Amino acid sequence: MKKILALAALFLCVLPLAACGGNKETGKEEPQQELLSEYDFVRDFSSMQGYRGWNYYRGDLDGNLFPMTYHEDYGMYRGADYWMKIGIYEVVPGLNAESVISFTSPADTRLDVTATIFRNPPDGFGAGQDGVWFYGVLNDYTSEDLLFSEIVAENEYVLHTVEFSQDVKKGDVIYFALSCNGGQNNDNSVIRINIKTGGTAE
Ligand SMILES: [Ca+2]
Repeated sequence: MKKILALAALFLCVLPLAACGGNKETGKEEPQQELLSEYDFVRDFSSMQGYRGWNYYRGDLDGNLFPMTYHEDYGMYRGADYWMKIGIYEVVPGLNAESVISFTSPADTRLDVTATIFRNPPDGFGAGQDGVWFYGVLNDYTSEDLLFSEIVAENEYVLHTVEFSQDVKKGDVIYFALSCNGGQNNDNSVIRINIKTGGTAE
């Protein structure tokens, strides 16, 4: 009897393990995100949403996120209007819409995040305007519990650097949002995000 119970227990243990490697609907293997020692917005930038945990969204005033579309001609993601975009050379928010870069953790780990932003251009056409607001949240895009918050003024030619560490579970998402901070004119910004983990080197 004990032997039967032991076999049943073994079967129950093995069953979930066998099921977790594939998708029941398609029968295909699910891609598993390898835990690397470092993730970098520029190095990892891809036309494929989700590559190395990075996604590119448009966020609306109601807190909804919509995946942006990658445009081969421009080499960047485009948003709700002509100006709105996410690229490695430029990130521009929309009017009443935020450009949002997200990173999904591939494992339970600690993320050491360094994010920088500067205005491009810092002055000229945008003189006297309201600049941009760059901020971060964990998991809930609508959360008011901010990981960081930086206002970069229109004429400010200063590199803003944000550093923080965050313990995360696999699947936790950090959203890096760029808001027009009111007015949309001349909000072109350059953003860099680097995330170090306890993972293995590439
Ligand atoms: Ca603005």
